[in-house]
Formats: sequence, structure tokens, C-alpha cells
Amino acid sequence: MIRKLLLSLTLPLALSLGVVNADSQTWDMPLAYSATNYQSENAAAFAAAVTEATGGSLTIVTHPDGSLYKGDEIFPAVRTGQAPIGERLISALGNEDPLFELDTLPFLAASFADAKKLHEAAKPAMQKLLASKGVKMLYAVPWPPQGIYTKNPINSAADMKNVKFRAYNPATARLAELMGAVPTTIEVTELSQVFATGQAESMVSSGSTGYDIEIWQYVNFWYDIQAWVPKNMVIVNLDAWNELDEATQNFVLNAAAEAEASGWAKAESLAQWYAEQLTANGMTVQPPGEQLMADLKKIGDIMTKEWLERAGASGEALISVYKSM
Ligand code: PCA
Repeated sequence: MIRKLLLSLTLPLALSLGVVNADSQTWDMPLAYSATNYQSENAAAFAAAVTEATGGSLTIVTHPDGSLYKGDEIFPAVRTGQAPIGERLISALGNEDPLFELDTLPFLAASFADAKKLHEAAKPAMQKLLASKGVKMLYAVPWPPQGIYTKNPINSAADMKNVKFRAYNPATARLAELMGAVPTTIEVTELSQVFATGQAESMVSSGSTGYDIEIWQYVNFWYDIQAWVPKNMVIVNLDAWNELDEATQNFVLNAAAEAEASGWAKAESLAQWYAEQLTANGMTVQPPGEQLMADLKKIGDIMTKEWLERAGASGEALISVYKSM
């Protein structure tokens, strides 16, 4: 009787405070990119789909724009369980394992169709690697093709000499170095500020990220080099995952599959639109000239060779699986 009385008093109190009970919980989901970016919108739709499918027993709340954790804090936060779930640019983890850099190898998979194949080819190895770090990938979504943003026209890699370059991962830092530029790795939340203060005057990124920070305020050119298609992944902490019952896990997996499909479609359908927005805001958008392309191909060969040295036989095997698809 007393127990019943206590329950009847404490349960509504716990619910009204949003306190976790055995049957219902809330997952905070940190995102690095702005709320209006399609990656964040896609993540918000995923979160809403999970919340709805589970009738709120698992509620996922997205926190875009680095507001909960900045880009470089998200993977460690999910790994250690500080955040149960989060989204991170895969290749930003390149220093942890060469496998994370597979999708930024220049000219390996430069179209969305090839990028999708590469994603499928790498999935089993990625899940294994991520599991060894205590996390699981739920889905991954590409960025539109990458281009070089500059203030001045460039005709060759030599024109990038000493130019201050914003890198978003070890591979783009290496690319800059091989062009003779001066790379600094900067998270997207700091991007407007570093361009505004002149700490960066160029970068490689998609039309999407340029559009988000209104990059036409700082640079004039975007060379559409079509060299790779990097991806963001949504990862979940394995302990948090294993605590979910099977039905809930299945709701999450279904929502993740939908988010992966809609994210790829969105990236593809927006790629051209983003390039048009750069042009509409006064930038010159063009393919790289012959010399610049030849230089980039050479740099790509060096980066691929360096990657294979690090990734070894398993890296080579992955590439041949991809090429046979
Ligand atoms: N935007 C992200 C990574 C790739 C992209 O297109 C960024 O610049 O941080």
C-alpha cells in the first residue's frame, strides 16, 4: 500500500520533470553544421521519425551548429557516452585510422554513384573499426562535390603558394601542403570568423558549406574539381544502443535507412542549386583549367600512395572490392 502510494506520487513527478524511467528516454544528438543545412535537416527528420515510431519512448533531440558539442568534440563525446548519438564528418577522424579517409582519396570516387558504391564496399570494415571504438554507424550522408575557393584566379597548384588555407581534415591539410599553401584545420562553427579576419583565404569544400557561410563576402572563385565526395556519419554509443530493446533498435534502424536514402537524394538534388547560388552572389564558378587539373591529379597520386602505405593490404583489398562493384 505504501509502495503503491509512493509510486503514484513519484511517477507523475518524474514524468513531469522529464526524468528518465525504464520505458522512456531522451537522447541528445549533437550536430556540427547549421540547422538549415540539409545534413542537419535530415538528422532532424531522422530524430522526429524515431520519436514518432517509438511513441516517444525514445525521443531524439538534435542540437545543430555545434551548440552542444563542436565538430571535433562529437566523436569523443559519443565514444565515451557523454552523448548517446551524434553526427561527424568521417574523414575528420583520418588520424585515428586510414579507413576513415577512404572517402577523401582524390579521384577515387568522385560522383555520387561511385561514392555510394564506395560506401557500400567499406561498410563492413567501417562497422568493425567503429565497434572497436565503442560506436556503431547508423547512416552516412554525402556532401556535394568539393571545389577550391579562392580570392584570386588560379591556373595551377603553384598559384596556391603561401595562400592561407582552411582544412577540414588531415587529407585536405595534406592537399594544401602539396600545393604549397598554408593549411589550418578549422571547424565549421569558426569558419565565418576565420575568413572574416583573414586567417583563411581559401579552402576546399562543397557549394553547400560556402553557401551556408555566405562565402562570397570573402572569396571570388570556386573551382569545381570533382575529386571526392566526403560523408558525414551518424553514430551511436554501443552501450546506449545495447540498452535499447530489439523493437526500439529496429525503429531506429528503419529511420536510419530512410535518412540515408533521403540524405543522398537531397545532396544530389542540391549540388547544382548550391553552385548556382554562388554564381548568383557574384562568384565565378568554373571547372579547373588543364594545368591545375594535371597538378591535382599528381597530388592525388601522391596522396593515394601515402594512404596505401598506411592502410596496407586491407586498404588495397577494399579498393579492389569497390572497383569490382
Ligand atoms: N563541408 C564540410 C565538409 C565537406 C563539406 O562539403 C566542411 O567544410 O566542413
